[in-house]
Amino acid sequence: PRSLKEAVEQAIPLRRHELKELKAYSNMQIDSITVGSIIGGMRNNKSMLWQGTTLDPFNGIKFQGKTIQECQQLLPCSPDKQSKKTEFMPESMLWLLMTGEIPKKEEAFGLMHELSQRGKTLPPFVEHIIDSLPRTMHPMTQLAVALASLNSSSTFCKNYQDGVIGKEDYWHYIFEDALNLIALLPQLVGKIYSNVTNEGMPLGYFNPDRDWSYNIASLLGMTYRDSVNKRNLTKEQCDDFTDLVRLYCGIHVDHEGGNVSAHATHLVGSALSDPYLSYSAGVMGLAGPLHGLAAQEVVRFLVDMAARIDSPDNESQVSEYLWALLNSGKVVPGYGHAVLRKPDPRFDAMLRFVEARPQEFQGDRYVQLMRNLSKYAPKVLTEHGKTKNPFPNVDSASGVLFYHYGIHDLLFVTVIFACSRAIGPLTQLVWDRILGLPIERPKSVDMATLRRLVNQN
Ligand code: CMX
Repeated sequence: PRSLKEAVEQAIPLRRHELKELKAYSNMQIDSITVGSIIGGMRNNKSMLWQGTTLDPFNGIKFQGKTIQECQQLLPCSPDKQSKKTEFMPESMLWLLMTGEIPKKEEAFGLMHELSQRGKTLPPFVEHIIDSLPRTMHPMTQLAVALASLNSSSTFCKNYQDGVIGKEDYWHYIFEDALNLIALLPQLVGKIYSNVTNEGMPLGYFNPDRDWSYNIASLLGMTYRDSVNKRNLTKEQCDDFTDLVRLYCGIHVDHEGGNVSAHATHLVGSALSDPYLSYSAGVMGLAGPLHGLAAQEVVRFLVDMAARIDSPDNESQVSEYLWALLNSGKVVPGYGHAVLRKPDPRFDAMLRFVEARPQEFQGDRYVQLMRNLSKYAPKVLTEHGKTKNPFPNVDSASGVLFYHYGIHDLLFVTVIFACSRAIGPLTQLVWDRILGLPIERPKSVDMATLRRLVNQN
């Protein structure tokens, strides 16, 4: 079977040709910029090239033109899931985003083995750096520090400094770094988690014969065979947790290019900072409460609300809680979106995971509350009248499902998000260099200029 790199190489001539054709239209206007966009977070500006995913306000995310459900039907699952086809492997999604093609089963398995070989051991200096950080430091900060420190092992950085590579070939080294970074995430996350929650004692083992998500689950201590399994989960629960990681990491990879983590990675990478530095910047952006940290905030908010209401079915108490939150000037975490105007299809995918396991989740009042909230909160937010989208976003469901299986360190949910989000922006970074995209440098204007432009019109 082809390796991922061989498949990317096959895809390059067509894409480079398409870009060359587009360059002929460089002066054609396709969009206009409003004052509202300049002072309003650049909403709707079409100003970035992004290949892997597109986002429609009403239909949500598509991965190389495929919906979540199509991906669930088409993308290969891990080798241990062949009899019971469930969640696809994020490795298969990585292949789809990088090449635009659905991988053959053997190609996806090949990539799985390649990643586990690349990610078997964490460089000792990185372990050392993580060990030297205060255990109370937010795990997202620890992850960003660890990723940035890996810059000293960047093959791109080394070869660029040695001056031995031409622009056309940058991508080979960016590809190497990107794959190594993605491959090391299970070990990085496991190390940080065991430091934060288990006094540095490993909670599980890295199994080079298993897939990337299995190893994330394992190093979080949640697999039946390779982990400490402190929570005494049954084998079925452990397998379900691994499937949850596969599903979660498979669908959080990317959300077109304008979101903070993707855009930050792309922007920093445009200065030819290597993938470790670039994605470290992406992780810093993901750590903001209006972006990925909302996943953590949702769990805190559900746990707090559940303690103050009689039952998850009590709509009037839930609404009262929401109004108190809104009246104190806070946002309802897990609701609203800068682009989407319908419930997030990724939220629906997480709900389908719950619905396929009724016995497992029926007694969990936080999960019940999460489901009920998706009916109650849109009414309150609509009446409140501010948000353009009163529906649940992806962060609404994810954290509480991890919480269900025993990830009770709430600060950690966003770190699992960061594992997944590496895949989309790093894929784009490889393509940025294949296509030779330049350093990003939009023009800023001051108020006086803006006022002058307004008066001229
Ligand atoms: N609760 C309360 N108010 C909200 C709201 C919510 N969930 N969502 C939006 N609003 C408010 C905004 O704060 C804004 O108020 P001001 O005019 O006072 O500034 C107003 O409604 C209009 O905002 P909008 O155009 O609908 O939304 P934005 O594009 O500005 O912001 C987002 C989008 C996601 C930051 C916002 O909806 C939000 O803060 N949601 C809660 C946090 C969250 O769940 N973030 C995760 C998003 C998904 C992800 O990136 O991971």
